[in-house]
Amino acid sequence: MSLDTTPFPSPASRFLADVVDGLTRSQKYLPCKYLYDDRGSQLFNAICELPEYYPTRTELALTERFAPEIAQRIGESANLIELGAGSGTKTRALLAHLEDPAAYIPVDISSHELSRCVRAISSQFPQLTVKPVVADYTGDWSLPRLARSARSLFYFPGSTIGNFEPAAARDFLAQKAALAGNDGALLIGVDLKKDPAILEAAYNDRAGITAEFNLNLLRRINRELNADFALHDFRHQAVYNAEEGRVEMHLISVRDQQIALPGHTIEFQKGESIITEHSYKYAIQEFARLAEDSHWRTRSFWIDPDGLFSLWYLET
Ligand code: AVI
Repeated sequence: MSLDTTPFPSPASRFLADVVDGLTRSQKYLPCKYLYDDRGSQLFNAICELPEYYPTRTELALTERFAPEIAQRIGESANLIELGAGSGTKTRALLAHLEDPAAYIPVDISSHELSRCVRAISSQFPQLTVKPVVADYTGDWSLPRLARSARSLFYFPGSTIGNFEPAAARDFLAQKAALAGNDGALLIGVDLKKDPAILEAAYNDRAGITAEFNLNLLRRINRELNADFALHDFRHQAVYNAEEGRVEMHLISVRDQQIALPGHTIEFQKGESIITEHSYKYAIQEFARLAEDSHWRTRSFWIDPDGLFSLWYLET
C-alpha cells in the first residue's frame, strides 16, 4: 500500500478527494498532513512537551551539546535552509554556534508560521539575513536569490523524515541533495528503533493529548468538508509494527456505522481502523543506507546516551 504522508495542508477540493480516496480503500487511511490545522498544530506543540514524547527534548539536548562540533564541521558562512518553519529552541541553539551564517531561509507552506518564525529568529539574531520562502517543501520550489553566495546547509529536525514512506523518504532526500549541489550539507534528526514499550508510550500519552490530536482530524473533516463523524464513536490507538519498523496511528470505529460525506457514504464495521500516520523508526545502519541511496555521504552522527534519537551531519 502506498500512502501519501507529506505533512502539509491543501485546498478544500483536494482535501475532499484525498479523504474520499483514503476512506474507500480496503484499509482506510487519511494522509497525516491533514492532522495539522491550527488546533492540530497546537496539539502537536503540546505533544512535544509531554513526558512520554522523548524525541523533542532528546534532539534539543543533542543539538545543544554538539552544536559547537556541528558548527565546526559546517564551517564558515553557510545558508541555513530549514525545511518547515522552526522558531524553536533547536534552530536557535544551532544558529548561536554557526560561524557567520550567510542567511537563514525557513521554508513552510504557512505564511502565518513563517511570520512567527521570522519574528522569533530576528529578535534573537538581529544581524542575520532572514529570507522566508512560502512553499510546500515536499514539492517543487527554488531557493531565493541570495545576497551572498554560500554553501547550502539543509536543516530537517524533528524526525519528520519518519512520516515519509521509505521510498518517498529516499526521493525527498535525493531531491535535496540535487538542490544543495556539490558543496551541500544536511543536518537531520532521526528517531531510532527501540523498546516498543517506549515507542507505544510516546504515542499513547496518559494525558490523552495524542488521542485528541488524532481525533481532531475527524473534527476537521466535519468542519471543512461537512461530514458527520461522531468523535465518541472512534478511539485513538497507536501501535508499533515491528515488521515494518513504524509506529502506526489508527482511529478505530467502536461500532458499525455510516458516515456521510458530500456525495458519499462511508461504511465502518465495529473495530475497523483508519490509519492516520506512519512514523518510521530507523536503526543506525538503516538510516546510513538511506542517506547513501539518496546521494548523501555520512560525515558524522550523534546519539544520546540512552540510544533514543540521532542527529546526522551529511554532505553531498
Ligand atoms: C511530526 N512527527 C515527526 C511526529 C512523529 O512523531 O511522527 C508526529 C506525531 N504524531 C504523534 N505524535 C507525534
